[in-house]
Formats: sequence, C-alpha cells, structure tokens
Amino acid sequence: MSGHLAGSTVPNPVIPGFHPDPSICRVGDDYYLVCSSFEYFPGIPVFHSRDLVNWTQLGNALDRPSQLRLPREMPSSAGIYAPTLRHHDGRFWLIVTNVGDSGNMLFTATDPAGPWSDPVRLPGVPGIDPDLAWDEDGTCWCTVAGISQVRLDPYTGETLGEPERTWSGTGGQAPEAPHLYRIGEYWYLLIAEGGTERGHGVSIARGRTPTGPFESCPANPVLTHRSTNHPIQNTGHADLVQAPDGSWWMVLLGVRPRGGTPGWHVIGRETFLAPVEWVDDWPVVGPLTPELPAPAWPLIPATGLPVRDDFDHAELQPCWISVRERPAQLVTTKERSGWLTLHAAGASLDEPDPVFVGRRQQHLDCSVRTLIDPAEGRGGLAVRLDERHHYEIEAVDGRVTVFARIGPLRTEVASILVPAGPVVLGVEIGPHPPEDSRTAPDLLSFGVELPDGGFTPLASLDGRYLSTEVAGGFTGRVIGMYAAAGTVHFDWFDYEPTSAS
Ligand code: 6LW
Repeated sequence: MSGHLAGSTVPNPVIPGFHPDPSICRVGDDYYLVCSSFEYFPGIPVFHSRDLVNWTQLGNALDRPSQLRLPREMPSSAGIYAPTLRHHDGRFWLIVTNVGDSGNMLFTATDPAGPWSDPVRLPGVPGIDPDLAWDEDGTCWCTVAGISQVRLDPYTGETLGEPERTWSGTGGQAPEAPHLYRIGEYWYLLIAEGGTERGHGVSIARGRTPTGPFESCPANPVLTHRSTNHPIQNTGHADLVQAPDGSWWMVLLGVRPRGGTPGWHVIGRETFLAPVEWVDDWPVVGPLTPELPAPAWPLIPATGLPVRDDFDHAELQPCWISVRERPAQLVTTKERSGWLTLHAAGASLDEPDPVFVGRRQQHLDCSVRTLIDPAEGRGGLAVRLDERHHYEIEAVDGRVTVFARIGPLRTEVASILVPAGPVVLGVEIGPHPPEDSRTAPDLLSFGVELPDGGFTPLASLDGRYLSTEVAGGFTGRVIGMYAAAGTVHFDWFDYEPTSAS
C-alpha cells in the first residue's frame, strides 16, 4: 500500500482515500487496522503494518454473503459503520454495525487476514459504533454511541443487564465512536463529538472502573481542527495504540478539502496518525500534520499496489470493491483468461446495485486507464460517489461517450466515434486551473487513448459535484469498471498517482 522510508517526516494520511473510522490493535510487533465500508462489498478492509506508517491491505473481513448483506433498499452510506478491532484471549474480535440490515454483529478470527467467522448477532446492543473491552475479571464491556455501555457475553452475543448511560462528552453534538481502555491506573473513555463534519473532535474522560464515574479531561477536546484553516479537517473518530517501545499513538479520521475555505473533500475520510504524550495521566495529541515527524524506529516498506492490475489472478486483489454484492456469475476473471469480465444485470450506475468493480481514489491527483473490449455489450470507466453522483466514460463498439450524473440531473457531455474493437478509456484527475482553484477542488478529464496518439480528452468536469460536501454521505470516490448492457471485458486497469499526495 505504501513504501515510505525513514526520514525526518513521513506523509500523513497513512492510509489515504476512503478509509474512515480506523480501529487499531497491536499483537507483538504487528499492528492491524480496520475501517468502515458502508455499501461496498467485500466489507471492512483489514490492514497490517510493522511501523504504523506503511500499511498493506491483507484482505476484507466480510467477504461472503453469510457475513454481509447489503440489500438494494438500503441507502448508500448505510451498511457497515465503524468497526472495533481487538485482540483478546488468543483471537481477534471485530464488532460492527450493519446499519439498515442486521444491526450489531461480532466476528472472530485467529488470523486477521481471514477467514473471519460468520456473525454472532447482538440484538441487545443499543447503538452504533460498538466497542469491546475486557476488565481484569474477564467481564466484556460493550460501549456504543450515545454514550452507553452494557455487559456482553461475546461468545453468545447475549447482553447481561440493562444498558447504562455513561459519560457523553462535553456537550458537542453526536457523542459517538467510543473506545474504552485500561491504561495505567485508570480506565479511559475516548469518544468523538461535534459530528463527523468540520466540527469533529476527540474528547476523553477517565475513571477508576470501566463503568466510571468518569472525569472529563480539562483539556477537552484533546484534538480538533474545527474553526481553523488547517489542511486536515473533520478530525475525529480516533483509537489509541501503544508501540513496543512504550510510545503511544492515535489513529483517527480526517479529510483534505481543496478549493478554498471551507472547500470540498472528494476522496472521503482518510486514516491519519498522530503521536500521543501522557501528561498528568491525560493524553496530549499531536502534531497532526500532512508531514508527520517520523517515528523513532526503522520504517519497513509495505507491499505497494502495482500501477497495473492485469487480472491474471483467479481472485481479485483485496483493493477491488463492488456495490452491495459481487455475484460470481456477473463478475469473473475465469471467463476470458487474463481479463475481468462483467455481465450487466439490468441496473445502471444510477441505481443502487450496478455491476461495478472499483478501487478507492487514494490520491488527490491521479491518472487512470483501462482497456475495454465492448464487442458484446456496453460499459466503461466510472468515478462514483454514489448512485446520484458519478461521472463516466462509456464504450460501445466504435463509439465512446462521457456522461455526468449530478443529483437529479443526468446528461451526455461528449461523444466521439473510435475505431471498432478494444479501446483504452481514461481519466486524469488533477488541480483545477488556477483561476478556479479557489472554487473547485479538482478537475476530472475523461478521454481515450487511441493507438496513433496519446490521451485525447473529451470532457473536463468540475470535481466539486463528486464531493461529500455536495453529495452528503460517509464514503469517498471509488473509480472502476462497470457493465451497462450485455458483456464487457477489461484486459487491465492502471491507477497511478500524479502528485505526492
Ligand atoms: C460513524 C461515526 C462517525 O458511525 O461517522 O465519524 C459514522 N464518525 O462514528 C459513519 O462513519
């Protein structure tokens, strides 16, 4: 995923793109981290690192329908919210909410790369953002947004006793994202408050027992960038981890708006890292900057994603996600060797369940190409925020067309004839020209690469309409291949960052 080497600083976010609500745990020298995935399948990306800076995606925890149902009636940005990952009693525990379907669920694994168990349902757990913590006598506490707490038998999913309200922050809206820890003499309750937009922040309280009473930190919020022009905004939804050398670290979500103030953020809520010092048994967080002071240990480059996926493996790499489901009969690398084949199933990108395989846009500026054979159908390359906000370039044999869908409006933007046969479709995503750069986050230029020339742009579209500030929701852009009619085959897909961030 990333290959940053030792230096005085390393880039933050440490896991760029739509990777919100990070939850982390360490086992020996290995760190593991999970994120929310909403309407995408497979769900809950699982990452591994040995240095907190370089992360490799091991897989997706929820990768089969018996674990994850995302029905088409469920709105986008519902689905999988805010997992907590912990290691206890020789196994990994993952607790999460499927909003709009099965509610709270618990999964276990001995290897975080999978397989993960089928779900244990938690009907008595009373809210989203569930957390797990065990006290010295083995009692398991489940804490949820609100903030309330209930004892849980994590093996059966049964709640023991009634949920009790506990500390709910300093008065900000939406107290959520609780994590409960025993650190030294105290139990700490870390939460987010202020909402996941510009008002977001992290607050903490401590008590002598896991149920409190909790005393609010005098310095709350211990982290927020609200009402600032800081390049990292919406900072909140955090988790804490201790490194083997005794130092403490926070992972949290933040966004990188562009296009003036308050700006637009387009690639979702990303995972950032910040150092933590303890002063008087309270955490002091920061600096949280786009260039993070490098940790004191050697950095270990992670296995990066190659620019090109040639679709030469029987299984798709874990970075590839689909919308709501990925039926093997519609999405396969087995039909034409070395190609990804998509069969349309009637739903277009304007609907909740298109036949689509994409990867998160992870860099503010990037270049994407794919070679499509549209001889038996119609399909293309899309940049998707949700079913009401997407741009795409679509091929039928001999013609390529660019479409834009913005809220209730859908329009054809440009169309050209091309030679019959396979064609390279592309999109260049980069800064808006200077005269507009204070009113728009970026520009998306869709075009074709013909055999006798370079990239020929057909249409350049303003990126703000594919931003969270316009579309709402909790996700970020996903760029990928889709089938609109019949069958289309993709030989390869290239994704290349075109600037450092
Ligand atoms: C999540 C909540 C939040 O459940 O947004 O930023 C919600 N934090 O804790 C969806 O990610």
